[in-house]
Amino acid sequence: MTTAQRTLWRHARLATLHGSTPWGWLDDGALLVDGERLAWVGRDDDVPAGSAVDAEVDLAGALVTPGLIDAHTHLVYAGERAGEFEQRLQGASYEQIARAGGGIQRTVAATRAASDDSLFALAAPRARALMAEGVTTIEVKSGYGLAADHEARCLGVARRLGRELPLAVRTTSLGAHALPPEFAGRADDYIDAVCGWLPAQASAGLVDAVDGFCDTIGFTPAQTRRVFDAARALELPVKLHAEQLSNQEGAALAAGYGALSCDHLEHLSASGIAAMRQAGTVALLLPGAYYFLRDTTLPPVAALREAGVPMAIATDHNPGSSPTLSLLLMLNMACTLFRLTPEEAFRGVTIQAARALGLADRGTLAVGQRADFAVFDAEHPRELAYRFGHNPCRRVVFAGQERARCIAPGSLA
Ligand code: DI6
Ligand code: FE
Repeated sequence: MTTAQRTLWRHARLATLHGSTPWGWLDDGALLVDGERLAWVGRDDDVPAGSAVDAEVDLAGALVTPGLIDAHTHLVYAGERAGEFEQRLQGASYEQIARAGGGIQRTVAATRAASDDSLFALAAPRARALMAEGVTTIEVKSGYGLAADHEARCLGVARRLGRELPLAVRTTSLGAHALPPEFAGRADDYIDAVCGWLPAQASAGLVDAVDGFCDTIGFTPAQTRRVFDAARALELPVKLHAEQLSNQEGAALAAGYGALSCDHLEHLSASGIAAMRQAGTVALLLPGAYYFLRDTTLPPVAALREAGVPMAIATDHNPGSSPTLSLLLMLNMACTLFRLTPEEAFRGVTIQAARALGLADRGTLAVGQRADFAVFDAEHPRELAYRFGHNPCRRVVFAGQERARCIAPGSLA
């Protein structure tokens, strides 16, 4: 562990993602960390002479990138749904399983039955698996409690991950994820309840943003609007699971509320793209869910690119539609399935992911940014999108401190 206050990291192949050059690339770069921040970034030859440092590390040409950011996860839940995977392989659809009382409801039942400690014990290794690939910030949604106390418990477990692991955690309240059984046939009453929980969640410091699932098996645009009005009254930013299974014009609705991101977007319309562009909303694409649900409708990547809508990439880790814990694999899938360039995909898990969380202090390597970075056994960051099922992350610095090397199996230097 490097514990020095001022550390100079030298001789890195540096993908800063800062400035206007491809990858913000520096062939032989250096980073000066002062406390939790980057005090200097540049060519190794230009390291200011006489910089007082407490320690110096020679990276011998290893690749250094900003710490990765997984901006969309449902990490806190109990139980798994491998049986539904088998059912889907035999022809049942995700919607059919959900309508028959499986799907999200199955996970809600298991989550409600689990104690806070067991939810934490289940979520922490998932977070560690992400961390082992160089992830330094994650977003965690509620949405498997679907009752005031259970939603608050899940958000509390997410906060605890951020306290007990060397990882930054942003929480999102997703009460409007699915209709719980006790509200069957009373979706509007349930939305009233969800809106009613938000002030207490906010005043307990449990929530950084508010999300919903606007779809035929989720909630209507009118119901989504009510959740967003409640969020707005609390000055909480919003985001939305939009146009995943059908086009509800949810993206345009969310953009009208200045949404940080609209997520999934396989069925996004031209008017949705225009509204997102105008609002500066990030398109958060989730290739793991597309792949695992064997979807055939691609998100309109070329049109998003053309419109200049920023694109982010995340795991969407959840037990039903995307049980992956590899953000690096998502880079590969974003390229092979969605046709992003490796650089677009990589910006999608760094600078654009930060933007999707409303964070401006991370996602690039530049003076004043948080000293969150990852060291990879690779020559160029395009290799991170090229290989799959392989973890070349060797070291991670979080808030200026190097994490213990063997934080998870597979992350040994
Ligand atoms: N869309 C998704 O892909 C996840 N939630 C959502 O609204 C799936 C959640 C699950 O199946 O448990
Ligand atoms: Fe999701």
